[in-house]
Order: sequence, then C-alpha cells, then structure tokens
Amino acid sequence: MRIVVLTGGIGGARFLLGVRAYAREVGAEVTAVVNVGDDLYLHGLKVCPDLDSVMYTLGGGADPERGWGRAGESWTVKEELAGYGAEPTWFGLGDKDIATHLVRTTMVSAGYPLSAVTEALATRWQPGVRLLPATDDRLETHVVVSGPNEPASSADLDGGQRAIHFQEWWVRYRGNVPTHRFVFVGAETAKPAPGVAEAIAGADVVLVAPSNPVVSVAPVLAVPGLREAVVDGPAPVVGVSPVIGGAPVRGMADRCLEVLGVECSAAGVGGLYGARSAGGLLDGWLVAEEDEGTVVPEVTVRAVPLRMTDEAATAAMVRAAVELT
Ligand code: FO1
Repeated sequence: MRIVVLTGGIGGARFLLGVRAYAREVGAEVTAVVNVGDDLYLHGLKVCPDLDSVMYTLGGGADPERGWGRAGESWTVKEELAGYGAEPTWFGLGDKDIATHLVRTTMVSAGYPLSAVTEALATRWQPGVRLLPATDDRLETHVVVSGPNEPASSADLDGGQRAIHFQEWWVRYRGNVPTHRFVFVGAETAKPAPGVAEAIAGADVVLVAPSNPVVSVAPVLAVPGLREAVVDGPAPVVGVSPVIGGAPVRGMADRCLEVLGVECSAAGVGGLYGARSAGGLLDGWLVAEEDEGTVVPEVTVRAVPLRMTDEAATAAMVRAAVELT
C-alpha cells in the first residue's frame, strides 16, 4: 500500500508518527508532501520550519515541549545576535538548528533544489517516510494586515494595509493584528517538486493531516497542478479534523478560520475542504467522538477518538482514516 500525506505544522509532524507506525504494521510506503509556505530567509539562512518539524519529530530529535526545533537546544548564537541588535529578535534559531540551516543554505546556494537538499538532510535523521517539499520553487505565505505601523519588514499596500511574512504574523503578533487575508506569494508559477505528482498518482490513499487548513494545507494545494493531481487522481482522499469540539487541537486554526469567515468546527473545516464529488477535496472526513453527528454534504464522515496522545493512538486514527474509504 502507498500512502501520501499532505501536511504541515507541528500537528502534521505528530500525525506522521502515527502514519509511520501504521505503515510499519501493514507494510505500507509513506510519502509526506510538506508545506513550504512558512519558509523564510533569516540572517542569510534558509529556514524551513515545517520540513524540519517533520524531520526532527520522525528522527527523534524534536523538542517535545515546543514541538519545533531541536531537543537539548542552546541559544548562544541568538544571544550574540541580540548583542548586535540584529533583527528580528522575535524569532529564535537554536544553535543545533542553525547547523541544519547552514547545510541547507550551502546546498541551495550551490544550486541543489530543496527536494534534493531535504533528501540529503534526511539521510541523517532517517524519518522512515519520504519527505517531499510541496514545491522546490519559492512559495511564501504572507498575511495582509493593517497596523501596527512598523514598516521595517513589510510592503505597504493601498488603504494602509501591508503584507507581512507569515512568521511575523504567527510568532511576533500571535495573529493579534487586524488581518484581511493570506497570500501565497509565488504560488502562480510554482511547480510540484519532483516526485510529488508521481506519488499522488501512485497512491492508494491520500490523507490530509490534522494540520491548519488555512496556513499549512492550503499553501500545499495552491501549487498549480498539485490539487488537480489529488482531486483527479485515482486514490480516495480522507482528511482528519484539526478541530475538536470547536477548538483547534494545537496552534491558531481558530484565528485563521476567522479571517476566512469559516466556523471553527469539524463541520466548518470539512466544508472548507468540500466534497470531491462537488469540486472539493474530500471523500472522507474523520472527526472526533466529541463531534459525532458532523455532516459535510457528500462526504463520508466518521467519528473516532482523535487525540494524538501517543503513537499507538495516532496509528489507530490513521487506520480509521484508511478504512474509511
Ligand atoms: N515559533 C515561535 O513561536 N517562536 C520562535 O522563535 C520560533 C522559531 C523557530 C525556528 C525554527 C523553526 O523551524 C521553527 C520556529 N518556530 C518558532 C515555530 C514556527 O514558527 C511555527 O510553529 C511553524 O512555522 C508553524 O507551523
């Protein structure tokens, strides 16, 4: 069996622990197609938070509390940068993590595509799943906001609005700034990374991880051809709700959904993805027991325990998702 997972964020990384455990049970191959919209250049380094969260989590090197970055991290470089007053001070790179960004940046600067660099980095971490960036091309999530008026890292737009990088919105402002929309810069001309379309075409099932639908999954689907490969492909598509009982399991999906005017509920997110039979994405939608009775028109909905408390519980969720089709 071949499983493709569309994923991003820390919830997506933790979901993959369960996918890998399930795959080991049944002898399946897993390809993770990972969001790159969160990526940024910082102090000259190319940082790929979602690829790294997956790589460190599956490789046993992630910090368990933060969910991002390395376990047992030190922050000497961050302190030294602060000593120079180097901005941004609101985003911290740990010393161990910086080694990853140095290797990645060196390889990207030498002309290697991100997919090849990711494969090279993964030889150290042995994640046990194939990690593919959604695209090798530049695709960055920016957020159109108004105020606070600090133009240093922003592009001014009409009407006092400006676009800031997703990480500035997420980490610096925690989404607490008047927000108008999310823009996936570069999406129009991006191409799926090598192997992505082939993996989707050869999949027996495509799973949509319980990742933030607005800023983790949407940028993956915004790569031209990628959404079409999934929707027109042979494999059933099953999503797992990132919302339980009206609240996101982790992160700020509630804030992101609010910007889109979508209710923060299992039904709201399921409706946002929509039924494949009606031009949307999903054949199946796995929701939490707390959300039993959720209806998404033309989508098969099933309620199961949906808390990723450990690998076994997460693998059971994955089994339920696969068996939904
Ligand atoms: N999140 C924070 O809240 N503060 C940080 O300083 C921070 C630094 C950071 C560095 C590398 C990395 O891979 C992730 C980092 N994150 C940080 C997490 C990241 O902002 C988000 O959680 C993801 O992009 C959302 O999926």
